[in-house]
Amino acid sequence: MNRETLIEKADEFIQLFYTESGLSDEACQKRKTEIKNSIMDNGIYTHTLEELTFGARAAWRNSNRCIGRLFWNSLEVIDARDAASKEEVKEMLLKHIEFATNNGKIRSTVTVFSPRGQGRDPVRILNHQLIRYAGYSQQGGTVVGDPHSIQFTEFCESIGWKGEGTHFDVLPIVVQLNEEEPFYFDIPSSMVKEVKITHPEITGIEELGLKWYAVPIISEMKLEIGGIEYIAAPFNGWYMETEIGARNFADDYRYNQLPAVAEKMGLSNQYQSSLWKDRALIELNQAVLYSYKKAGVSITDHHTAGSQFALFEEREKQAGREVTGDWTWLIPPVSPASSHIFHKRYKNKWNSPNFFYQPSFYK
Ligand code: HEM
Ligand code: NRG
Repeated sequence: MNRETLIEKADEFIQLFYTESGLSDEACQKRKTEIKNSIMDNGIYTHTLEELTFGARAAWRNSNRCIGRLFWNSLEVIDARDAASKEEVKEMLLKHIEFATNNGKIRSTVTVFSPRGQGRDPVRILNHQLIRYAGYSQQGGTVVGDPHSIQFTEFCESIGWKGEGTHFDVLPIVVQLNEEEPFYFDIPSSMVKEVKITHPEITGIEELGLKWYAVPIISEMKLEIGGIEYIAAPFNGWYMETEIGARNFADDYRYNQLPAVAEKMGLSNQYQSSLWKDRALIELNQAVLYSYKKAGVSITDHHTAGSQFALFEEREKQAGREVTGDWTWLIPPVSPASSHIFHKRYKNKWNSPNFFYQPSFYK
């Protein structure tokens, strides 16, 4: 990014921060000048902790695909911009997992590492999520574990990691410092909270041996604030049950469990028109909600999440801001038309700050 563009983006962000924080115009101009000078001299500027915190929260607020945005202003921001060595980066990542998990009472958290500077990346996390299950492609085309992870698992193996070969091997965390050779480490299993899936009535569901981890921590996206690119900024909230029950367990290219669930329910899958898939889906989603609640792990259902999103829309309107959104992602995959979101349209405009995809190291 050239200096003019960076100054423009910084100005825009600083204006937003000072306006929303009710700070004086004078202070705002002063800060803009300071930043401009820093960019002219060094090609970069440094956010204050207040700017960073506001910026990360605004990035969540602007995440068009997220139904969970009502709580944007309570995002916890951990400043890890100083972490430079392997040990320091590892410590901050494990700290994130522990702090966010909070023994099940999940805290929405982002950990912000040192940003891209002069086109160089001081810290890159190669994982899609900090906690994720490995996937192994077997001869004959079957897969053990999560098919979504096959490529990354092969990459982990290529740098010396070896999993046990179960359906639920937690992958190591792989980090690259200063664009050097990546290194990996295992997360102590005592830090990985998991939930065994059972159903309040259908006892057969427990026999499927399913479980899932408590906290989704997306670690491959870039957080952009005022032109500064935080290429390592893992963030998490809690799950909505459909993510696990209607996608991770149900998609035929993921754990593909609907036929097995239907069998446990005693449903015939002879005719599609019996809606056996829909019935299996509902019970699987019910099982996910029931199990997470029983384990004391934060989770929401798609109806509650939809109502909370409606409240978010109301509050944004009151604040004089337009809610942008990606309808195709916002509608829940189960009973979408039961949500108000289905019956509306959203402008899919990407405001800044925001979270963005970035090229993967291993794909
Ligand atoms: C996407 C729910 C917290 C940023 C999503 C999706 C759901 C969701 C259901 C769609 C995922 C999919 O279809 O794969 C929630 C819930 C939260 C929460 C229930 C509870 C607090 C957060 C937080 C952040 C965030 C804390 C960032 C600080 C995003 C982003 C996406 C997303 C960037 C799009 C991911 C992508 O494009 O792959 N969220 N979210 N969410 N959420 Fe949230
Ligand atoms: N569907 C993915 C996770 C995507 C993000 N979802 C959240 N994010 N709930 C999955 O693992 O199923 N969050 O920050 O809470």
